Amino acid sequence: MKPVFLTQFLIEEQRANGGAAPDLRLLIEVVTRACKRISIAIGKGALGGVLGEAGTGNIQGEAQKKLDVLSNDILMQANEWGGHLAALASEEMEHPQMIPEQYPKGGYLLLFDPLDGSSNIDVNISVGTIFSVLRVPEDMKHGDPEKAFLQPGVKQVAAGYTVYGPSTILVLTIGTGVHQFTLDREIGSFVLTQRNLRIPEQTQEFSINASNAHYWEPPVKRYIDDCLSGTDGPRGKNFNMRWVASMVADVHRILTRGGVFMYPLDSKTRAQGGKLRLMYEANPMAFIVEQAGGAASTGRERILDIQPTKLHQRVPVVLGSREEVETVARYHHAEA
Ligand code: P6P
Repeated sequence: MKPVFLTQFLIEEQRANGGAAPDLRLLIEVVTRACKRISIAIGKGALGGVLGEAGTGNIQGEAQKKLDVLSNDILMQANEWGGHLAALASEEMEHPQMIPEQYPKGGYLLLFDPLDGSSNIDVNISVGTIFSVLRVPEDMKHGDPEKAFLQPGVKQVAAGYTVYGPSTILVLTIGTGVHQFTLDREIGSFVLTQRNLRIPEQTQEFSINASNAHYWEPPVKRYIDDCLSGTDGPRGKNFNMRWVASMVADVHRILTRGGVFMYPLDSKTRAQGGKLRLMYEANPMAFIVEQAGGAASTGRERILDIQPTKLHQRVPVVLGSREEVETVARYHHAEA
């Protein structure tokens, strides 16, 4: 069968249901081309001289890996000249960056986590890039770009991730379902390998960092204990557990075979509002998961409805198989 490359897919989506407008198509092509470069850099491993610490820290107070900085630079440089963006925001940068004066500005805002899970890089475990696209709001004051980014997740026009694993896979939504593309390294193009991914409604697999059990809130403790009680317990079925500590890898597994991913509020992260970042981790993943028939909540409210107050704000995350996410929410409401 003739391969369908990303560009052809986007053009056909545009024809079929008013999908990607030309500038959005250009944005997605530029971002995914940057992800190909990141994939090549990661694939070189120790041979590329890009492993280990950069010797710098980011706004999150985290030590940066060399590949964190390289991935961020690749995405910044790729997106500055095209005329499709007004500004960019990154997990690695404290403030949004306006497109440089010498380039035309476009109608979109791009947010990204350039290399999520980078603590796994040096032990050769899958990592990924997560991105989210918003429209420039009418009242964008060029003097204060940060406010322009503070839009709820329901305003996203596109979201995606690239997981750098045994194969490099791009998962993308422009609001018309979730589609998967696999990087053909011989020709250097993303090829459509699955249309309309759907997350199974039910699951027997949860994904959580169980070493935090001591810090969990009561509803989470009860939910996990009930899963671990298996067929003898209130759930009446046995559960399996997976935790990669790369959100992109865990979410990709859930998109592929179902499951529930949890990074709940706990006593360690309560002061910051949670562990994961809303604007460039939780929101894009929530958009993708809902487009694939799943659900994404904080345990108490729908993630996509949250009105952001800060660019780097953090939220609790429970996402994946719809019925399981709803079950976790019931445990929270029972102890509201
Ligand atoms: P922990 C990676 O740093 C990340 O932001 C997500 O990709 C991942 O799900 C989570 O943090 C892992 O956190 O506490 O298990 O190391």
